[in-house]
Amino acid sequence: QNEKIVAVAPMMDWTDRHCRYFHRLLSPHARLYTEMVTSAALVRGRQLRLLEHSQQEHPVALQLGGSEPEELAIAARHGADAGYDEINLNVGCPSDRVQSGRFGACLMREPALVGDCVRAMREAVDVPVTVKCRIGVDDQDEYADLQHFTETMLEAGVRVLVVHARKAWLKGLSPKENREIPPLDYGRVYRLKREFPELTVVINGGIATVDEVRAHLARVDGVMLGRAAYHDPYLLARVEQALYGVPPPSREAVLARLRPYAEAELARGTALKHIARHLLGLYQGEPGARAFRRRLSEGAHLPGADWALVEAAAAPRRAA
Ligand code: FMN
Repeated sequence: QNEKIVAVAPMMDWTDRHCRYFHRLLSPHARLYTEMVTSAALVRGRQLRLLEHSQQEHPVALQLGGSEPEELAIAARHGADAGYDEINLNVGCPSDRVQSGRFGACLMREPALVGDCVRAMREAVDVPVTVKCRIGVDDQDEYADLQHFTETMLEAGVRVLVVHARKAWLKGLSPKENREIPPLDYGRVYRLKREFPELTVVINGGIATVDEVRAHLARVDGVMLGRAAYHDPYLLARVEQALYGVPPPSREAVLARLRPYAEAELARGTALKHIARHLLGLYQGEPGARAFRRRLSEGAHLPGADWALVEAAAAPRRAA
């Protein structure tokens, strides 16, 4: 099972570099994804600091949003130059802001344009260019739409497709509702793998347990975990153990390994709250999980909060 892929999903405002560093400590093998970065921010805005990451994060993929092939090619090049192991194009995000710029899920209606984007990006970089999409948008109810999209991606040279197994309804639903209301249809993703065996298919959406991970991996090549990994990060250690036999570190050991990173960040002027907020779910399901969460979230906002707070929140947890 070792060639199977486990990934942590790109999540805006969540999977920043602090979060990815923390997830890496829990999961040596998982492929980590950045938050979406728009090609316009990198190319027109020249905000190259958005590409900052730590060497510990590898393998790590940069997710780009955009729909202009030349701009995406330059952005992809920036990403590859910065050291990212993969460049992923977002064709699945339904937010309004994203639609107005004509990127994200609405591009599922324009496979030819997405193909042009991917081709331009592939010409610009040596690392793999992958695509993350939905099973459809709005009235695309036929498997044939997804099939046509996939054929177009294969022709453009895509070898890895991440599929969020629900449609995006672009009218009337908020982005959050679009991650909850359109029903999951794993069958469509399995079918895609059966009909395109040469394509590496990574399934995403609603996967929350080790057993579910195993069940999906019996039918597709990889799983991508989003909210479950964020809210219950220790799930990543359990998955790591189940798939790769890596003994899970204790939660305290994970915090001890995070400490030097956090202290170096604090010394650079990063506020503790920016790191601590990703740790709140570490004790999910354990005694004292709520006390840990509360102590950490309240204390991290106080001026001068340092790493001692995290250790104090973890230590008396059982007594709480
Ligand atoms: N998907 C993207 O492709 N790019 C994003 O930037 C992105 N931001 C997200 C932000 C948040 C807070 C959440 C919850 C999801 C986001 N997503 C984004 C969608 C996730 O990558 C994933 O497809 C979705 O949450 C379904 O997986 P899950 O059920 O395991 O969470």
